[in-house]
Amino acid sequence: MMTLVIGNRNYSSWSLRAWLVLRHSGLEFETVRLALDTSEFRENIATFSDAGKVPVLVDGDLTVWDSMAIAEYMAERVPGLWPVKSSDRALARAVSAEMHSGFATIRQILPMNCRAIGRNVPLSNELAREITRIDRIWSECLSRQSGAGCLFGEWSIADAMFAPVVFRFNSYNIQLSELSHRYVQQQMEDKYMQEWLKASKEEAETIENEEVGLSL
Ligand SMILES: N[C@@H](CCC(=O)N[C@@H](CS)C(=O)NCC(=O)O)C(=O)O
Repeated sequence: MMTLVIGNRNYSSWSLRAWLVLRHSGLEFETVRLALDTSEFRENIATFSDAGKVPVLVDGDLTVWDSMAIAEYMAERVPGLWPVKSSDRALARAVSAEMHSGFATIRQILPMNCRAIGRNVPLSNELAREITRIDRIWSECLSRQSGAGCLFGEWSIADAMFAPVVFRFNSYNIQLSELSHRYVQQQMEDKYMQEWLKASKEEAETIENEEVGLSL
């Protein structure tokens, strides 16, 4: 059976992305959770990956690290994780890559904290610019699908890449266009997003310091 090494469900946005892809793959896997920013993490992560970060996927003799590499590996194993139509697949990869390599201000100023609601932060110009860019990506993808609940009609890796942003926009009350707002609401109702959220709430008891100040 495959093993996915993840961080705290409440904070680890990269872990969430890989976990959603595995969950949507329908294949069985177990999770090993290492609490970020602890000696437990530092001592154990090296036994899985020299890169020193989560997520890490172990499949027999093979170790795959980095959320995008894990997503691509799973897409080769299980059909349907990327959109079926070639042009949709190209766009899904483009927006996923943009998310994977960008949006540093959102990461820093709006750290993922799934459990949190009703947070407010001042919008700097750069933060507003990044939010507007994501709103535009979502609206353009959704309007091509007649406003369906997923970016490319059926759920795809692109939805996994933006899932932590869905949690962030929900926590920080970010104002969005009608289409993007509906996307946040629909993704928040997704059964696997709810499963992750529930588990993140159950983890709360084991965390001494809720505000660990991680920019993930
Ligand atoms: N580019 C990596 C980023 C992974 C990453 O930054 N993971 C964070 C947790 S969300 C981590 O392991 N931080 C621990 C550390 O840097 O010590 C990916 O896509 O998986």
